[in-house]
Amino acid sequence: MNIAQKLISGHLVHGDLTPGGEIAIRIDQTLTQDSTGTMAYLQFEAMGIERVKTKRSVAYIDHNMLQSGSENADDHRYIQTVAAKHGIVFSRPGNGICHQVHLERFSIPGQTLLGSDSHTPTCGAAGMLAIGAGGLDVAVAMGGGAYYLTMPRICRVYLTGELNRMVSAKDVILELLRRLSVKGGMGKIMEYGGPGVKTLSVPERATIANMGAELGATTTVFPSDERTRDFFSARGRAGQWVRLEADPDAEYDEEIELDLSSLHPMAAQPHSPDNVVPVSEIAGIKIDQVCIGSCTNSSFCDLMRVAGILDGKRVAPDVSLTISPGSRQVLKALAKNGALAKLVTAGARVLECACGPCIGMGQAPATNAISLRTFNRNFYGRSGTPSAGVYLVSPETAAVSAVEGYLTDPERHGTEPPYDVPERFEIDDGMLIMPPADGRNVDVVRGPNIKPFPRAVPPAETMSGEALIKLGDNITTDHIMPSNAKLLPFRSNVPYLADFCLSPCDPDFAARAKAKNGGFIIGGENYGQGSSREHAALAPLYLGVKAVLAKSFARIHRANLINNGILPLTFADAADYDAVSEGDEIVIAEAPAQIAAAAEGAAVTASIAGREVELRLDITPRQRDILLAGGLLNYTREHRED
Ligand code: MIC
Ligand code: SF4
Repeated sequence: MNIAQKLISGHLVHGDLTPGGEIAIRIDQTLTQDSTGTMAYLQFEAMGIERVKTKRSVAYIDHNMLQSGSENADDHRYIQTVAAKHGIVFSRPGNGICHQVHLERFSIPGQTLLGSDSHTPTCGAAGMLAIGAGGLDVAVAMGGGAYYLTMPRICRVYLTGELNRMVSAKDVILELLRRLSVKGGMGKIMEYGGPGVKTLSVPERATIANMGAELGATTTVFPSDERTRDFFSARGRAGQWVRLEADPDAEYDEEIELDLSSLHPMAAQPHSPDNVVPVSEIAGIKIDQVCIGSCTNSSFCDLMRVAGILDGKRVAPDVSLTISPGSRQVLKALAKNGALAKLVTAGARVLECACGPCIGMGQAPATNAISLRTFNRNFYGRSGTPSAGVYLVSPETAAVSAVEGYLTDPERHGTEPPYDVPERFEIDDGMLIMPPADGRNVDVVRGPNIKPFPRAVPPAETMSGEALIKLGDNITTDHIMPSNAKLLPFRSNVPYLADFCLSPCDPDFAARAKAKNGGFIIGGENYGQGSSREHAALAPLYLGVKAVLAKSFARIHRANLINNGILPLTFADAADYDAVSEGDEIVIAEAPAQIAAAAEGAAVTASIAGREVELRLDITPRQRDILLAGGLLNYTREHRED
């Protein structure tokens, strides 16, 4: 078996390993972060389960860190108290970004992890099966329920050679995005193998696993080998390391080869992570901002390389350089070995250990500015400045360019100074609060910003309404439910957020949806790519959206729609997408019966502007029951999976 098959078969509770079929797996660990966590815990509470049933569940605070009003602090207090009540570890604000901290402190090779964040696959770097999902799926997993997904195809990425100096793991994944696009990993697990793997450390593997999410992959897995063992023992966790490798005769559904020594620095140009070209082709662009950090590139090794490049130099006068360390462990190690002083001396603006500018929590660039970021997403508007052009690059490219003031190819600019990795990092879990053995007496504190979340209802006999908006391909969840410093504080207030639904595409969308009493959304390919945020389903639900008709859907968003009782319909014939216009009247007659028949493979017939159109609703019997029950929450209450 390959690694993915070993991980899945070790946790399988339903289905078999044939790609395309429905499987269910047992979840050992869960993680939430604060911008999705508030909703996930409200939903968990609505299920009425006293204590989590996982081996380990952790609630991180890392996204909603700017406290310019009481909302974020109120939500943090809610999460801290609800975590204590239900047996969940609480990672305090300041402890670091969920994926970095989870990898350092909680990852265990061979276990499964479900997280309410699309970059949860980061822990695949340590041989976990780590999957991102909507908050409701994570809430069900905390309650002991299995996680259902489509058995992915397993794609081996066979690595040979070794990275050249000034070329880094970020360039590996950017090259794969260039080759495969943001849709290239859909329905797949990317499993890395070959002799090149051993040349990559766990933090380097984490960068690659993290951005597998941008390929649209279900997850990414790496073997757990000697390099993994070193990572664990340097963090005082040698006892938790186990070996996990593919059998020598393992088979794969697909294979890609990549010679690491052939790679050069790459950059993803605005506004998509797959708009990738070699840095050398576009070098010389004048830059205004450089942001180093995020769950993709904020490890000790990343920041040591940056410190080595910046040592004795100064950030260019027109450039603002920010650095966000991934965790307190990283920041302390940099402080102890003097690298932090080098960064500060060079003129870096050192931010707290959190997502920060990656999710538009501050550091919005100037009008029309060019920003180089070591992050994973450069979707339109995500930086907080719609007119800004964001390029995704490696820490090396970012650091060299920050000094030069222009996008600069680091390979043509010297070589990075070597650095030592501590044999043993200082272990300090003081910012992790363990839950009491019995949480029954804990009072959960709810702030005034927590508003009731919209609940789905069973489908009406006839679904009817207008096509409220017609969108193109690759619409992201940042389009559907934008996130920035002004909106993130309202993640527990869907009625407020809903007014901004799809605003980057059409500022009048929400008002129109309200005036028309809801209706339908028309999308192109890969609708809902990007984040796991359930709010991209909850806001449309609040606005009365009954179904999304698209050419294809991204995995997590599709599941979020079903979980919230919204039909994810696809056009059987692409010409029908071309024919539909905004304002067309759409009617789906006998909706419950058509949903039931869809689970048996029948098409769904709709009338669009008087024409009869065939749509597909590829659902399993379980998804049929969820839709007919009016969403996963109702379904779970009816079928408690203890
Ligand atoms: C992101 O990177 O888009 C986020 C913010 O981490 C999201 C989660 C969210 O929207 O809260 C994700 O990746 O799932
Ligand atoms: Fe945070 Fe950015 Fe990572 Fe999302 S992608 S978890 S916002 S650092």
